[in-house]
Amino acid sequence: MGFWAQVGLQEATSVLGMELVGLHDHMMFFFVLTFSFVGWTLLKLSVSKVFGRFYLDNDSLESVWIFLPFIVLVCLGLPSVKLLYLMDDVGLPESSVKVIGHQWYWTYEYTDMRGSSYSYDSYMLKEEMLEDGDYRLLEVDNRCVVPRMVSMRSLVSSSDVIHSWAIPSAGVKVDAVPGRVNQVSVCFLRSGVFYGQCSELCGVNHSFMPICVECVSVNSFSEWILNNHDYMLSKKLLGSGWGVFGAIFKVIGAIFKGVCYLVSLYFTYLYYVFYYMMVVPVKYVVVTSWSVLWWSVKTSFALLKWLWWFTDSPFDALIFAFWHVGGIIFNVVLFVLMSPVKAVLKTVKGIYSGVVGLLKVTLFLFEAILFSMSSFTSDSFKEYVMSEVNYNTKKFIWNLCEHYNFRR
Ligand SMILES: [Cu+2]
Repeated sequence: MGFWAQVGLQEATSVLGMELVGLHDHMMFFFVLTFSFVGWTLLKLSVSKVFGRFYLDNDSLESVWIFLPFIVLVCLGLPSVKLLYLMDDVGLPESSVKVIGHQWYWTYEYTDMRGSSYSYDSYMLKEEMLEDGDYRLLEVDNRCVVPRMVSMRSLVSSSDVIHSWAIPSAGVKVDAVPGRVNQVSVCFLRSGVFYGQCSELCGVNHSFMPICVECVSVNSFSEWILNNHDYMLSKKLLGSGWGVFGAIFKVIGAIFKGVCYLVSLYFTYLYYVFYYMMVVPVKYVVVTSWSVLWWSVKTSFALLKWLWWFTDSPFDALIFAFWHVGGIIFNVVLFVLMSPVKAVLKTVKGIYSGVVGLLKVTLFLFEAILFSMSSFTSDSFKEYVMSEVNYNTKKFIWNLCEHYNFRR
């Protein structure tokens, strides 16, 4: 979170947050460089009478002040575009949390385990409810819980007006738009409690719907989520005042549903049998025989016409027949002669596409170099993050598997 009289951004708590801080520092470098240079030049120009005597109609200087800003802009734009892309990419998340904005509180929902849905509301704590060390206007009654160093996904939506779910230290800010689900990747580097506030004006209590995310270890997270889901599942089966009868009705309903599904499968099977055994063969035979018949009629008619012509003027008809048959023979010969030429052409084309492919690979390598150049975190840090995320992901999946095997 931000502190009083803080200079710069908040301390980053996610990989993207670190990259954003890096981008900010990178931009500030160019900012300070440019402003000090321009300021110094302006000052010197206004003070000294001889400083700018070569500046007018100086072609080489003009080239410099066209190309230098261009290079600076590329240096600023490339990493920015890369980060923009990375922030939109969610990758392969292990688990999802649905975030729904309301006037004026947030709802968090965890639904990806065994069809049970565990959701709760998160309201801001009033001032008189705060304990020592709590932050005013930032503390909530139920926090959004996420695991540390596991790729999570937040699906953000709204039920009334546009809100915005934001955690500045993690570089997260997503609009919660009614009727639309936005997603964002959430992967915290360390355990802790992180704060944010609704960042889209949504009504009178806009300032009083803070976002509070609690990042815990993978083991704590999996235990928490599995217990909650088990609780919800047991409530779903035996709840709503029906007791054992409710459960029996549910079982009967499930059996009925299964039978319906099997019957529908059987009818689908019958439909396909009818289609492929009856409709398709008949269609094929009719279409084929019709085209054969049509071709024979056409050919016989043409032959008859030619015969009639032959009786009328045999010389012309013979010449026509000669050209016609000659044309067919010529086409065949041409095909035989041209085939090798065509093969050569194809080979040339193949070589051409090979060369183009090689060029593309070179371009890809160039891009890869640019890509590695425009990252602000070191390779060892990336390695650390990757190994931690791998380890925690395996631990998370292991915990889930163990729990559900044990239940069986
Ligand atoms: Cu708001």
